[in-house]
Amino acid sequence: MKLYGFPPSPRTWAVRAVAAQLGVPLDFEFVDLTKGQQHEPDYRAINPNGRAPTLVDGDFKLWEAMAIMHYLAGQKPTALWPDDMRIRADIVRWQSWNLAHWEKESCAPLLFERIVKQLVGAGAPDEAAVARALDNFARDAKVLEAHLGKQPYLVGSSLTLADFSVAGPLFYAERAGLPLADYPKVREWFGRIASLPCWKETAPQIPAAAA
Ligand SMILES: N[C@@H](CCC(=O)N[C@@H](CS)C(=O)NCC(=O)O)C(=O)O
Repeated sequence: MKLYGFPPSPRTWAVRAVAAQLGVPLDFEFVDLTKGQQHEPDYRAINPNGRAPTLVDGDFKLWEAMAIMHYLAGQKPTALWPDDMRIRADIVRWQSWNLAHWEKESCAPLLFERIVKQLVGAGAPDEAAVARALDNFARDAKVLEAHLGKQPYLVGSSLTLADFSVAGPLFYAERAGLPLADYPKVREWFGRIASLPCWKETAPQIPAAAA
């Protein structure tokens, strides 16, 4: 299987970390988003959205990080994606929350305004967008904090794909100024997730301009 992606992107990183945790080998193909390679015709042929990551397994082409994680986890029995409808629904619940709210409305705008813009030379952060994202962050982090006050992982009592998805953007918490100070349970949980060797094994080399 081949994964096309941009290593510093939280979605590419989380997918690669899942594969490493599962022990599923992936050939990796670098798509340089800073050079617009996602818009080249060859790449658009496997992902018409011009976004990363994309998985290719023979004649099967799959885009969307969450779907890719499910496909990888389906390669062998794993507690990350147990064969139980309620647990799977709960995992998808958190991954959907991540896609619609946590990553999209809270974390990604802060990563974009404070890291990506600098990396691609797109000017200063838009402070109105930053303020909106900070409001969203407070809204969503409260939900996460309350939930993680009751259990050690997002779903049940062990690590699942939900933790990989929701933790992804937090690897940039310091650089993007994600305000985690008031959320000790979130920090504790993230520390547990981040200490898994699979993240280190798949960690990107951050371009100096983004540091
Ligand atoms: N919903 C998609 C989002 C993919 C996405 O937006 N990827 C970003 C990198 S994190 C990208 O490729 N951006 C390049 C662009 O929009 O031109 C997923 O979860 O895979």
